[in-house]
Amino acid sequence: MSRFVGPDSTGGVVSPAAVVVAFVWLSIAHALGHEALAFGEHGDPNKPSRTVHVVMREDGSKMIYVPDTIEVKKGDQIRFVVDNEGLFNHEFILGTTHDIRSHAAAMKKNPDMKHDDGHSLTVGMLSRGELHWRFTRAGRFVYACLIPGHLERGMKGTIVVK
Ligand SMILES: [Cu+2]
Repeated sequence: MSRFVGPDSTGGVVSPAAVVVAFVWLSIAHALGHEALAFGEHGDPNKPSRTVHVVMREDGSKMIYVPDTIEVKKGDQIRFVVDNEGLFNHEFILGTTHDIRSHAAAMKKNPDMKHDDGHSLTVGMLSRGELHWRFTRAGRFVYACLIPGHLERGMKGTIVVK
């Protein structure tokens, strides 16, 4: 492992405390990175992946994903490139139907909830986000925007893993 150089490093000797902090942080990041969820696991940006583009935007009174169905082969790592072409913030949250429902209920109580768990993106207007995900199980999963009101206006898509 290379020497830890943090933002407060002077380029010289790194304090033992900084090394411990870095080590603990890396261990946590590592553990999270390998957490297996029902719909797969965190992807590794250094490994080959298939790129899937998803556009999020408003469409009259609706809010949509294009496409709203994505087919994936079991074991594939997908690099999702998500463009928000709308004028509101939108999210791209991967999960099971159950996850999305319970998450939507939590969001209604706490609308400012931010997601940074490796399978969710919040993308501002006219911006792009990216995430890597490996689908390890066959089944039907979903992606949705859980900003209150958006799911109801149509922001939900289906991922079919074969
Ligand atoms: Cu949205």
